[in-house]
Amino acid sequence: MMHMPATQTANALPTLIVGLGVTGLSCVRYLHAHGVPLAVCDSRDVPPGLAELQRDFPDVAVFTGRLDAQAFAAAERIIVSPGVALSEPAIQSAQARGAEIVNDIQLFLQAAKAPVIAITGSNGKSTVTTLVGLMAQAAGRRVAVGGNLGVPALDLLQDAVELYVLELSSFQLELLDTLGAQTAVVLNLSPDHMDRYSSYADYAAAKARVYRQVQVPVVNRDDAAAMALLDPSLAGRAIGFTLHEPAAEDFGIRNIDGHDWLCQGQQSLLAVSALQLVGRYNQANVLAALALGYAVGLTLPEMLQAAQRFTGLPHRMQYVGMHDGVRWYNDSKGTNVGAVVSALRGLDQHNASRTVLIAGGDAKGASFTELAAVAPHYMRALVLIGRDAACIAAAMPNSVPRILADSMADAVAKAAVVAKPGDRVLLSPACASFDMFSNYIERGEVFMAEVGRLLQ
Ligand code: UMA
Repeated sequence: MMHMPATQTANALPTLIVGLGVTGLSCVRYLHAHGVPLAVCDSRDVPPGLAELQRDFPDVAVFTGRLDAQAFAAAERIIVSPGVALSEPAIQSAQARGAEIVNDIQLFLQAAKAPVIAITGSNGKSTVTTLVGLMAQAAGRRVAVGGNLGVPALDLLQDAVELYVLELSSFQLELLDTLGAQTAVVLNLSPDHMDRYSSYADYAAAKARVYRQVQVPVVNRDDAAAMALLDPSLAGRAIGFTLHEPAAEDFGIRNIDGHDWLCQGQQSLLAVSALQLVGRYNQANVLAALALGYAVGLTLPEMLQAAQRFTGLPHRMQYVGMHDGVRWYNDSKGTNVGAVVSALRGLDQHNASRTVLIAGGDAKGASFTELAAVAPHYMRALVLIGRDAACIAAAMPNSVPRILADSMADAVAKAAVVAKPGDRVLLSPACASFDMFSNYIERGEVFMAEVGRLLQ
């Protein structure tokens, strides 16, 4: 459907914003303030930003319900939201006839006057981005934090900002030829979004762009696949992090008298037991944040204070409560297999085979082989929801009981029946939420409300 203000015609609109979610709206606000004539297009019938656009920008033309050929034909520059694949035929043909294809991160980088810390990886991005922001604040910097984390990059722009901390998804990176971050990291690499990429190599190549023109790269010395994304010519400048003994300026873990300590080179910094975050992968996240902060000159004592105070993000291994001796955890943000395997390992402190996992949703074309391989070791049972429940069940070994549930309420009820005292129940879906919920936040909130009823 076309919503065209009386004063405009489609052929007077050289900039077209594709997607009317939070990114599209941020692009409208930014370009409109700069007097750029524009139109917006979204394939959804009622995109989430439509009401706000029509209220605040009644002069902007909007095409909804499909990627409108007329709108694309008139565009000289197309600004693509991260949820829209560049392989869309409308985008491909616009590119073929010479239209410029860009995204909001490129507009942001052109305008930003302060250094940027760029964070990507398959898992832990949001945790590390948030923690680096808190460390920068503790160290007295005027910092703005956002990107894939939630606040679109363009909404962060302000003259007073001294440091930007951006979480960048592969979707946001795939158009960037230049970035020029002060420091950047690929935290780790495991398959995700295989419905958007023709191969794992394509996904990895998008992630590798975070290192383009970086001043000080940060690398995960324990993840060979992620490390391989750094051009060897930059390796000499890299600061590393590892869950083992660190070399020189690197950050790592040293065991002193039976206790693990975070350390940099030979210097011991903080006992791991002083952190409130749980799980080995969270120790890696803290080390990555320290390395990034160190790379931009943040002071270590203030960074360590921030690390100690940090209790983690909602929907990321969030402890919900205990019922009949069973602990319940919400990891709704665990949207790929790698995240779920890390979550299972992180919880497995005392006894194997004692997690009831609630998983399922939109599997995004993923392979579940890695989860199937570890399932017998960690799981009491697997409760499955959502569109791909049956296909995930089929990928699991017969030794793991699989239970299908038709709603979150049903999944929580069935998990409560099968869990034994001492067990934990973990929602960590390995899937996107969009088949049942508007996003992972809603999925986590519904889960917590259902668990809350049990706890009463
Ligand atoms: N969509 C359509 N038709 C369109 C445009 C979008 O069907 O014409 C669909 C997309 O396929 C997608 C959904 O709408 O499923 C949202 O797409 P969008 O580009 O409008 O998303 P935004 O609301 O702008 O939010 C985006 C990020 N979303 C995605 O990349 C899917 C948000 O990350 C991010 O916080 C926000 O920009 C600000 O930067 C969310 C996410 O799920 C948390 N990210 C993925 C992840 O972390 O795995 C990459």
